[in-house]
Amino acid sequence: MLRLSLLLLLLSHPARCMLLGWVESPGYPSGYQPHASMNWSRCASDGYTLSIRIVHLDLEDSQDCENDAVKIFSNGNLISSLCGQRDFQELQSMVNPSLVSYPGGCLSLSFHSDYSNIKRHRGFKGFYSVQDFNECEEDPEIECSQFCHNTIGGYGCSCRHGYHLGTDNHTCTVSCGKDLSGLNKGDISSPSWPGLYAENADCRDTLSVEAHLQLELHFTGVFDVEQSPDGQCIDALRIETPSGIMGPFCGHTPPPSPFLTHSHRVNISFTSDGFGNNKGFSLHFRTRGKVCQAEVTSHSTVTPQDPEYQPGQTVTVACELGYVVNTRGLLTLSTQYETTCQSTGTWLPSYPCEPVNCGHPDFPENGILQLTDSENSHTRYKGQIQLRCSSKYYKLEGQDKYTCSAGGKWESSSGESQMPKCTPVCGLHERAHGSAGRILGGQNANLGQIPWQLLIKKTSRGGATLINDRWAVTAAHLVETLVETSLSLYGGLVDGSRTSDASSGVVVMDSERIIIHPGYTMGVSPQGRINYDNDIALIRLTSRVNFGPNLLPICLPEVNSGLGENQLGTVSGWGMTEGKVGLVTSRKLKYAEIGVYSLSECQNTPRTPNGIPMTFTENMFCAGAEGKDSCQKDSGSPFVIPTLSAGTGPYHLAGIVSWGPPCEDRAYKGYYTKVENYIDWIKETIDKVENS
Ligand SMILES: *[C@@H]1O[C@H](CO)[C@@H](O)[C@H](O)[C@H]1NC(C)=O
Ligand SMILES: *[C@@H]1O[C@H](CO)[C@@H](O)[C@H](O)[C@H]1NC(C)=O
Ligand SMILES: *[C@@H]1O[C@H](CO)[C@@H](O)[C@H](O)[C@H]1NC(C)=O
Ligand SMILES: [Ca+2]
Ligand SMILES: [Ca+2]
Ligand SMILES: [Ca+2]
Repeated sequence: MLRLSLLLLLLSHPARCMLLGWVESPGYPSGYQPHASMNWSRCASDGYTLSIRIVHLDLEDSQDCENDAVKIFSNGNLISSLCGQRDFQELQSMVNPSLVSYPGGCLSLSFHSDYSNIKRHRGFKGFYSVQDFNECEEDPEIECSQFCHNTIGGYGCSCRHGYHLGTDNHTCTVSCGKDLSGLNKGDISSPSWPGLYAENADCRDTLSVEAHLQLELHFTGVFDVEQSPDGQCIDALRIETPSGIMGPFCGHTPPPSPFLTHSHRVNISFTSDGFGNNKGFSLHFRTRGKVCQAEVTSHSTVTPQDPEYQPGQTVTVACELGYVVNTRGLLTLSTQYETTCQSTGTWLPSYPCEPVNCGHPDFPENGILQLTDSENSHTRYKGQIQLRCSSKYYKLEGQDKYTCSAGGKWESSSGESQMPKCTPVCGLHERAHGSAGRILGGQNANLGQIPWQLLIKKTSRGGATLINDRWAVTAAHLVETLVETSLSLYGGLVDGSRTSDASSGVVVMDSERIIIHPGYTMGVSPQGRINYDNDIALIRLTSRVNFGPNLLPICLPEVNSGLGENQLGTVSGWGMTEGKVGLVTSRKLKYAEIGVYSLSECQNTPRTPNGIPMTFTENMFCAGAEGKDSCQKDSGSPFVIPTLSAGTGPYHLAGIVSWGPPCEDRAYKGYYTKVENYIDWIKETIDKVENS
């Protein structure tokens, strides 16, 4: 039984405490059963705490209260676990003081008993109550800067005379700061000057004068604004103008006097924290005319150079190297302009200097010359680009790295602004040459072995040679009747019967233009022709060809490379070859290694059926070998020789199959157009067409 006096004793602060109810174990006070259990939970409102006081405890005792126990939790965390018997004094001193919730928090209690009791136990009984939380005394986080007042369910802060509570309801601040707009002179000081300044001050004095004037500050007397030992401002003076905040200033050294603000609107801001004993500052303000400052815009210099400029003064602004004047959003090419100091202390006009922009580099849109990495490159001053050719069948001629120069041009490290060129890699084949064979009774070429050889089927069968990605060269007599029309050429093949088989990889090229050498005599019938001088023609293709292992250009020889007697070369073509029954056109591309004959051998020309000797000129040479020769229908095909005497290096086009005695005569001597005599004509003709 609990006596009333005891209850009163427990409720030690009746005014702050409200008894809410009792909590006890099932069956109390007669005793609890095995397997008994109960749960209980209550919460306090904000500003209050909830507490439980156990007044009687009689549970089976066990190690760590494993068997029967009452457990108390605060916001879900175990704060006490009880069993056995405790007397009232012990409960009051050791147990109850800790059974308190957080302000606004919850307490929960759970009781359980195990399967047996050796003797009867009565259980527990307690009561719970709520009480005001004394924030001022018990909550270290409450910071009233001056006075704290506890109230039932809350608290409040208050301030000494001369201070008022700030907007955070905790900090006491002083009233300070004045609107001094319109005054051309006056004094400003920290609050309570010349006494120690108040804590938690937040003062802002506002100055504003006519627009052509600027405010000038003179610091007078001591300057003492609290500073930490490491130089940080604890309390701070700041000078605010529309173009920025100057400061914070603190310590014992005032800002330089006179302090020119260059502004007709200035706020003097002063803040202090809650501690320290410092005197503060005092200043006198007055006005003077505005001047302009030396910096007109960034990335530029001003001439003449002065610390400041009077209204009316005109200067020249010159942009830094690599920067140009931006006039109203337009990048100009000029790097300087004149500007005048206005009475408002500003420069007019005031244009920014911005980096020059070289733009996208200027090179042909044919896709062969490419930017290596356009994502990481920018086109402004000092930006870099790298160029490359689209495939290994081209080589870059010129520099590959360019930088955006101060003049707005892309320049290489050696100062060139000409973009590089991609020129076809010529005269190399990826597949090895086989052993020498015959074209008349000759050896079959493998695909890719003679990748510059082209086939013409109409109107007469013959050959041509690819010399770059847009041009081929052939014999004039083969195409003289086609100048006004167009013809098809086939490349990338060895089997001449499969030109219409798309899957075989054959490349079909159409002529756009056929240019016969002007020295070639046109219009003579093949039967009557005795002179094949200048038997050479250029063919421009309708589009650029895509090089591949089976289609590559031949090199041109040097001018007067000096083709000489006994020089060995390779002639190729789809012309006549020995079949089972005499001569037939060859289905497969054939080639043979033959040698150049002596001049006297060549001058001994064959005769026409009418007995007239054919004409030999210095624009021809003749070549062959015992049992090997070019033949009819090989016309226009190449005779190539390795550039280096060791038989290596890229091949160049030494001759074009032109004419010869009938193959049936077995003379084994063919006449060729001497290409080295036409290098200038070829280059000039191509240049003229490409650049027109
Ligand atoms: C009390 O809570 C515990 C755990 O949440 C539960 O196992 C037990 O059955 C509850 N007892 C009562 C009487 O609700
Ligand atoms: C300060 O107190 C007022 C009135 O008591 C209240 O309206 C305001 O929200 C409080 N401010 C803060 C920051 O707690
Ligand atoms: C000065 O302070 C006022 C507010 O007190 C503000 O509106 C004004 O923009 C400030 N002026 C400057 C120059 O910082
Ligand atoms: Ca038990
Ligand atoms: Ca309170
Ligand atoms: Ca201070």
